[in-house]
Amino acid sequence: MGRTASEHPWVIVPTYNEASNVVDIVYAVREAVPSSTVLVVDDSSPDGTADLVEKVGVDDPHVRVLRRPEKDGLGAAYRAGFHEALVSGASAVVEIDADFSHDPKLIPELLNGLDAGAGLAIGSRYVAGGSSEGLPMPRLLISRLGNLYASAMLGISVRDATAGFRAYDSEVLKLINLDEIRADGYGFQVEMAYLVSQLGFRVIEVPITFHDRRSGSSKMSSHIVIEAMMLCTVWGIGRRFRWLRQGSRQDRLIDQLEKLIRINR
Ligand SMILES: Nc1nc2c(ncn2[C@@H]2O[C@H](COP(=O)(O)OP(=O)(O)OP(=O)(O)O)[C@@H](O)[C@H]2O)c(=O)[nH]1
Ligand SMILES: [Mg+2]
Repeated sequence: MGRTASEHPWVIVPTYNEASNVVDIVYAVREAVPSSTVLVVDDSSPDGTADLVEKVGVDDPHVRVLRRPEKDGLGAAYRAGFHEALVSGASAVVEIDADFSHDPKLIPELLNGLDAGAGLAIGSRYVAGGSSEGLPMPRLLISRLGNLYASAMLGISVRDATAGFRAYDSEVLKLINLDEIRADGYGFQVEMAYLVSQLGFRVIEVPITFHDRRSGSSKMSSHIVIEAMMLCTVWGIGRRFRWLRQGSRQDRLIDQLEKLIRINR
């Protein structure tokens, strides 16, 4: 890929009520990757997260905020952030949570992975050298089992496909039609990893230590876990039975199942 991915990365930070973390994470990212632009994608957090970022942006033009009108899920926030980064000429696009679960100092390692030829570099808890700290056992179990299920259904050899700390080469991201992405939370991460590997690009995993959120409250819900499982199941069946992939059968089935999940949210 002609240029180096690490030349001018954009780091996307999705936020919903992260006032207690957002300024610190933005500074930490800018310090760890001086060539970066940080884009906070905020869904009109009532706690004023976006205003705090805007203040930082007055002194540092490489800090921006994208305000969205309402809470619309992680997937939609990332899609909007990716779009903005790509039209602005980003060489790579990085995802990181606002809550210090991911260490910004490791972003350069992800970018090195892209420079070495990967299309996607994932900060992974489940490869040798990676770990998860402070997470209660039930959550860890859901995460591990969910990842095993996803890789078995989709036939991808990614150990931590749900991870939200990762870097994409822009040239690869441009090949993906972001409007067609179906999933919202963890499923969004799995779907993106699946698409990158289906396009034939290398997905690598860099070991990281994941920390439970530093402060603020969780937005995780059972809905996003169920959605991710449902999508992996349908795609997994679709991989094995061509009948499901014909016409728009697979999408219609997902639409129906989404409705069911929403009703029970
Ligand atoms: N823009 C936007 N950001 C969101 C939304 N939901 C979550 N986020 C952000 O996405 C990141 C990950 O969400 P978290 O709540 O930390 O989810 P998690 O890491 O699975 O769970 P905890 O660490 O336990 O909170 C955080 O930076 C959130 O603020 C949303 O609907 N819109
Ligand atoms: Mg978190």
